Amino acid sequence: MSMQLTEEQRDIQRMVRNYAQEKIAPLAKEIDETGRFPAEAIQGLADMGIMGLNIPEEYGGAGMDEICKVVAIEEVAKCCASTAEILAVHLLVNDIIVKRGTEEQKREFLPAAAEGCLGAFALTEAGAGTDAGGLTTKAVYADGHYVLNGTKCFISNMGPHEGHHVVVIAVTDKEKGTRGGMTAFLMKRDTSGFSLGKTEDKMGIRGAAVSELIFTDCAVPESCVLGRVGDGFKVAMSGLDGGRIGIAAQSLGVAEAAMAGAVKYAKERVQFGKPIAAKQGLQWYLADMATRLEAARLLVYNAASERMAGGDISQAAAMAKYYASEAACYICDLSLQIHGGYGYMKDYDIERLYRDARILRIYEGTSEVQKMVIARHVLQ
Ligand code: COS
Repeated sequence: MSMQLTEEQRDIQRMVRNYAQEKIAPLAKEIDETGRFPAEAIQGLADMGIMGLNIPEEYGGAGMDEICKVVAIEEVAKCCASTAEILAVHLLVNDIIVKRGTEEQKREFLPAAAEGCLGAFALTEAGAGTDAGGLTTKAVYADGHYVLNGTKCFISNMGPHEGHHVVVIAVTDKEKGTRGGMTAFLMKRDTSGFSLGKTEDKMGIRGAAVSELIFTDCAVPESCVLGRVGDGFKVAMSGLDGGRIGIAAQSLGVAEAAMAGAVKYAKERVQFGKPIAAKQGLQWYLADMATRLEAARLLVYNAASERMAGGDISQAAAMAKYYASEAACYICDLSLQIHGGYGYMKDYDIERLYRDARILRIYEGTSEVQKMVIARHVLQ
């Protein structure tokens, strides 16, 4: 099915698809094997305006809409889920700065972000994953500065060679908790007192670095506060609403690649004297995969349209992220099954896609968190 895209959205789709197929797809296998940062792919996307697609033109961006964001992430994910993850997190951070930043912060960070200087978002801690309100990284105010102490873990877009700035959520008033007790800070990577801990060795999306961030008496001026003091949990949650649409788009791209691989293989692979696509058992697999892919696509584009219309999009984003990530894993699993023993070998893309897909149901809120969000809306 083709979504009803505007001419501009179709142009972006064509441009990113061509670039991703020509330049990113050939790198995907090597990026997965080495776990290296795909610097040339990020630079290429920046050159096309994609790293700043959700940044207004006055700050050096391309000023595109939410559907363009979905289209771009989806097209990149079809070729390399790692590169799509880096892009999705970066766009989430751009979005938070655009919506919450002061004029000074926008002028300082957005033009660099549009050029590909990566942004990271630091919420998660060892003891605060699903229970995001349970974080313990502290920011204490004294003499015009906040002093941060604590450790964040699993933070995307911060690695040995990548990561330029970071949005950090910290506790500023323990008593108030999620309602007024947390504050967001925006700082550069080279801030004194901030350092990188362990960079994780992962099962999938291996080119997208995930690291521990350590804050040791890290003093930042008051001007680093992003949004209002006490609004940190809301900054994080509303940022994640948009971020979840990004991950849903990444899921869609991974699912499309797995689907295409399954169709191609089923037509080519001959057993019992015929292509295996002639077998009804496999046709039923393909029909289920195609139906879930279509349903996922509708939810993802619907969530993006709702975000453009304004209002509360928590439920639409949670539904899109939940359904599309589950569909991606289901489609990758059946695609691998259709590939049989060959699918388990590294010669076929499905082996990588299967590993890449597994995180989609976990990060930016597990499927269980999405169901909590959806159920709360249903019961409201
Ligand atoms: N947008 C704006 N504000 C939001 C919000 C959203 N999407 N979701 C919650 N809030 C606000 C609430 O409105 C509430 O403030 P008020 O009482 O003033 O209205 C406050 O935040 C606390 O909300 P709530 O009571 O719902 O918080 P909980 O501690 O129950 O947390 C969940 C809710 C579980 C949904 C949240 O912790 C969550 O999303 N966890 C997963 C985090 C995640 O995705 N981690 C991955 C990190 S990035 S890889």
